[in-house]
Amino acid sequence: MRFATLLVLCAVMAVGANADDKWPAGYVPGTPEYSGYRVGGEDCENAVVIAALPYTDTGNTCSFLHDYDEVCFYSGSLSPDVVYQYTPCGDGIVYMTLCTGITDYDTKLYVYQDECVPPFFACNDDECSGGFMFVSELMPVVLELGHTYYIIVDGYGSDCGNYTIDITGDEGGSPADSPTWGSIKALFK
Ligand SMILES: [Ca+2]
Ligand SMILES: [Ca+2]
Ligand SMILES: [Ca+2]
Repeated sequence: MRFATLLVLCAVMAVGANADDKWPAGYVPGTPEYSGYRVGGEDCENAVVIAALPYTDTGNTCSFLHDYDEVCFYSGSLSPDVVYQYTPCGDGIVYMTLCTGITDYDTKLYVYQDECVPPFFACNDDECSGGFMFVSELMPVVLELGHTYYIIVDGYGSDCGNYTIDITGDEGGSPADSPTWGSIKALFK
């Protein structure tokens, strides 16, 4: 009954949570970088809150400050970063990718649990190929009820640029609802 209640709650929260059209006025997808388009939060205290999944957002990191860095596997980055915040309403698996939309620079993507201090909860620098060379994704990340997660869109070296972040998942169900939940969770313990 507890999980059934959670599912209902998650379903209610998801209503009306579809991402608005985030393209800035006058912006044509695929055109060069548009600086100054700030949609993410500057740091964890000012993170943009994700109310429900699925979630997508587009922006540009170049006018932000460098607040964080994690090593996976490359160190010494001074790239500006933006922060999103998500508190799941149930245990579950989520999939986060920058390998989509208008992402056009050498990104790094990592997650903190509850506090934005090392060690990271999950981190990736380079995963994708083709048109998204050196771009990051985390598939999957196992989130647990009772924790808040901070998702940092960062870069390699001092790189910055346009990004699209896309987050989906089956969060809201119980471990028993997902036949792979136990085995995937074991990878992160
Ligand atoms: Ca940084
Ligand atoms: Ca920042
Ligand atoms: Ca990268």
